[in-house]
Amino acid sequence: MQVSRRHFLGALGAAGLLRPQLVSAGYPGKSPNMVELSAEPPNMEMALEGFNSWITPVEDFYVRCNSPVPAVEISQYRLTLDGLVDRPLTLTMEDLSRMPKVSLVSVVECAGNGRKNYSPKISGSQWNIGAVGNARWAGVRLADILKRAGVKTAAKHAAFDGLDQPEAGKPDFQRSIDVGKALHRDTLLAYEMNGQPLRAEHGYPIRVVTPGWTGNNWVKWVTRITLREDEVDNFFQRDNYRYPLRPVPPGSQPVDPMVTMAPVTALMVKSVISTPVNGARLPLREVKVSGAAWSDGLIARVEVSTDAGRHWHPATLGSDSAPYSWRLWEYRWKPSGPGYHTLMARAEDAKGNRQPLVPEWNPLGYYWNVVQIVSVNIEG
Ligand SMILES: Nc1nc2c(c(=O)[nH]1)N[C@H]1C(S)=C(S)[C@@H](COP(=O)(O)O)O[C@H]1N2
Ligand SMILES: [Mo]
Repeated sequence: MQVSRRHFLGALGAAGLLRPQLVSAGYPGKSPNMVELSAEPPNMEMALEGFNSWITPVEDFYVRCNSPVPAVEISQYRLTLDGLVDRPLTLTMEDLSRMPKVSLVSVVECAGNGRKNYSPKISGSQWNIGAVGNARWAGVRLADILKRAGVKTAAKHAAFDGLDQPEAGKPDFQRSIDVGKALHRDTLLAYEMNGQPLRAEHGYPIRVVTPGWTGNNWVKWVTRITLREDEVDNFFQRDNYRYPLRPVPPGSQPVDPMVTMAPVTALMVKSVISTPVNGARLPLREVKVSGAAWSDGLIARVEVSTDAGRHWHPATLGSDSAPYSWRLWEYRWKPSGPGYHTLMARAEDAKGNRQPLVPEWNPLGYYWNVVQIVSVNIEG
C-alpha cells in the first residue's frame, strides 16, 4: 500500500504532532490546495481538482462559516425541539445515537457559489467555483424526531439555531425550512461525514442535511428546532438567501425580499469542467475533457462542445451515482488541429432542466450555473 505524504502528515497532525505546519487554508487539517476567502471565520473553497473525485475528502471540502466555529463539550450537548409540537423534547447525543442510523450521499453547494463571476459585481463572499462538495452523510431522520414530538397541524416551518455566536455587530445565523422538507425521509440530522464524526468546521456534533438543497439550509452545530407558523424572523432568512420571484435586470437592488423574493432551496442543474484547465497548452493528441455535474436530483446527460457550441457530443457518465450526488463525466476529444479551442459542457437533469447559456443576474448573486467556457491552446 502506498501512503501519500499528505495522508501521512495528516495522521501525524491528528496526533497533534505537526499542527503548526498543517495550519493551511486558514484552518488546521485542511488541504493546502484550498482557496481561502477568509481565515476567521473560516471560509475556503475546494480546488478545481476536487471535481475529479466522486466523494470529496473532508480535507478538501469547502467551508462556509458566517461566525467563528464553536467549541462543543459533547457531554453538555442538548438538542431541543419546541414550538408547535405536542411534546417538546430535549435529547442528548446518547439519545440520538440510539435512534436508527441512516446514510446517504449528497452534494452540498453554497447558494453563492460562482458569485465572483456575476457582472455587475455583487457584494458578499466572492466564491468562484469550489463552494460545493459531495459527501456521505449519516445520522438520524429529522422526521423520526419530529414524529416523537408530534407536529401540530398549524406548524408550517421548522426553524434551526446552531451553537455559533455572531461576531460583534453581526446577526446570528438562524434558518427555517418548510415542514414538508423537514418531514422528508431523506432530511437528516447528521453526525457523520464520510464515515467520521463531523469535524468542528462542518457542524460537530450535529448538522442539518437537506439533500438537493443549497448549503444555507444545512444548519451546522444545531441545538434548537422550533416548529412555527411562519419563516424564522432572522436576517439570514428575511434579507439573505432569497432569489427574485420574477427575473430582474442586472444591477437592480432587492426590494422587499419577503414579498418579491423566495428562499433559495433546490439546487439548479450545473456542470463543471475540471480538466483541462482554462488556458492550458496541450500537445496535439487526444484530450480527456472531464468534470462533475449535479442538480437537486439525478443527472440525465452531459454534453460537450469543443467548437464554441456549434456541435455537442454526449459525455460518458461515471458509474458512481446516488439520488442527490454529483456524477462524474468525461469526453475523449480528438482536436482537429493546433490552435485555440473553446470547450463547453452542459448538463441536463432527470426532470429535463438544462443549464442556461448566459448568466441570470440576481441581486444577492445566487445560483450561478451558466455553461462554463474553458479555452485551451493545442500546440503543434
Ligand atoms: N450554524 C450555521 N450553519 C451554517 C452556516 C453558518 O454560518 N452557521 N453556514 C451555512 C452555509 S451558507 C453553507 S453554504 C453551509 C456550508 O457547509 P460546510 O461549511 O460544511 O461546507 O453551512 C451552512 N450552515
Ligand atoms: Mo452558503
